This record gives sequence, C-alpha cells and structure tokens, in this order.
Amino acid sequence: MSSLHWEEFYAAHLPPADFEDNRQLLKEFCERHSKIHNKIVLVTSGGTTVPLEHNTVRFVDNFSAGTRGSSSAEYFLDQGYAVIFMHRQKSLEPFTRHFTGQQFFDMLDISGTDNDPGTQINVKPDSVDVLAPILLKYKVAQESQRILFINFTSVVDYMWLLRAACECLAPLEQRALLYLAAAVSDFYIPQDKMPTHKIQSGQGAPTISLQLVPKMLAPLVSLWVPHAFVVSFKLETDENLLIAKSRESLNKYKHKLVIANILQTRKYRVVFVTPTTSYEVHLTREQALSGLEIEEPIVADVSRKHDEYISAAQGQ
Ligand code: PAZ
Repeated sequence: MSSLHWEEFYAAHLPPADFEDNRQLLKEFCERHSKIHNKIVLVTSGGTTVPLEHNTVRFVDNFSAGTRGSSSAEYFLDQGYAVIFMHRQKSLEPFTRHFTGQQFFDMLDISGTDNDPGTQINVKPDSVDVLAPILLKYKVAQESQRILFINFTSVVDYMWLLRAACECLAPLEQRALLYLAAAVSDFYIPQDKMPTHKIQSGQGAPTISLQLVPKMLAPLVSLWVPHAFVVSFKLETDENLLIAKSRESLNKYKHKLVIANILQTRKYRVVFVTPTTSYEVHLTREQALSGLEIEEPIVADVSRKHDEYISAAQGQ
C-alpha cells in the first residue's frame, strides 16, 4: 500500500468549506500574540473521521474523546500561553468538558413556570464552588482573547487546518509550541475513490479499500515550522512496541519529544521520549483519586522544556 506524497495529497483533496475563514482567524490570532511576545501553543485534540461517501452518511472513526487535548489546553493557559485549540467538532472542549451530559442542568434550579415572566434560573448554592473557578478562567481566557477554537471533522479537514496553523505560527519561530495530541487516522479513502451518494446495501456488502495518509510530521518539522518546539504523541496497544516506535518517530522526523501512551492506561501513565532519554510521568493512585489530572504534570514538563529551548536559542 503506497501513500501519496504530502504535496500530492493537498493537490488531490479540497479544503473544508470554512477554510478561508479559519485561516484568517489563525492569522489574526498569531499576529496579535506575536506582537506582544507571547508564546503560542497549537493543541490538536480528538479523532479524525474517514468518510466513506462524499455526501457523508457513514464514516470510520476512532476512540478519542479529546480529554487529553481539552484538559491540556486549560493547563497551557495557566502556564501563560496563548492557545489554538484545534479539535474534532463535538469532542471535549476546555472548560465545558467539566460539565458534560446532564451535569450542567443538575447544577441549576428553576423557579416559576415556563409561561411565568418571573421565571428565575439560579446556580444551586452547593454548585457555585464548582462552577465559579472554571467560569472565571473561561471568562479571563475569552476576554483576553488567549484562546482560539478551530474545529475539524475529517482527516482531510484536519490536514488543511494543520498546515494553515503552521504557516501562521512559523514567524514565531522558537516561541511556537506544537502539541499534537489528536488521534489522526493513518488510513483514508481518497476523494476520487469515494462514491458520491450513500452506499446502498442492495448492492451487497461493500469492499472498502483504504490508503495510507502521508506522514505530515515530515514536512511539518522540516519545512513548515522548522524552529518550533514540536511534541507528538504516540498511542499503542502493545507495550513492547511503545518506546521503539516513539524513538523511531524521533529519529525519522527529528522533532523534540514524543509522549508515548498505551490505550488502557493513558489517563495515569505516559512516557516522555526525547532524543537522549526516556522517563515515565504517572499519577499515583492517591493523586488520581484526589482528582489530579495527568495533563497537569505533562504540560508543566513540556512548558519547562519549551522555555529551555527558547533560552538556548536566545543564547546562541
Ligand atoms: O483524546 P483522549 O484523551 O481520549 O486520548 C488521547 C490520545 C490517546 C489520543 C493521545 O494521548 C494520543 O496518543 N494521540 C496520538 C495518537 C496517535 O496518533 O498515535
């Protein structure tokens, strides 16, 4: 199974409909924060889809809920970064992730009836302590324009937005950090091999042939953002492959860090693999029970490494 060269991939696949609007938002965001000498992190989050039809009824998806990316985005804001949060539509988002499903409604009280003009909605007193700190952080991030939300659905949308974000981040050089936590499909159906309309069951069971998505980390590191601090994630299900595959990725793409994780244990254990070392970051049982999220120490460590990288470049 051979894959297209990355340039052929872009030539063969149209950008998403709202691409130009997003590109403009990315450009303005990066220019604004570049002027005031902020560091910017691009956090990618959630899984990409692989549509089976142009008028997409069905698609191949993956497990990612966007927990890693959405929580990390909050910790990067705490560390003083401006954050581009590039996420799968309808996956978890910073701040609102704390109140999914019915949780938010359960925090509210309503008095009066639906046609009573005096109807009041209040946050229950015992929920104020939970909601207030998160709402405050959200307001600060929004009002200071330190977070930009950009969303994607398919793997093709993701690739277009990733390259556009890189083009806008490139002028920041070392101050740009890429934290690529999205679970991006390795396989897809090229647009010219996809049926236009819904696949009909009357025609029998379809044979679906997937092709390899080109590895965008190669042009990203060497051409698009050659001075940025690039962190990729590696997910495996076989512990025996985890470190070897992470090291292979570092050797091949020459970026700064791979954060390796196993599907089942990813919420409390990751391994930092750098060109020279590898070490574990994990939560103890007590830390996990107390509500500490592993993204807090992950982001603290990544930010520290990024600062050292900036200082080293300035000292040259
Ligand atoms: O989104 P989530 O919190 O459920 O999962 C996070 C993750 C496992 C997708 C991420 O940590 C990761 O490893 N991303 C890269 C996956 C890969 O392409 O190897």
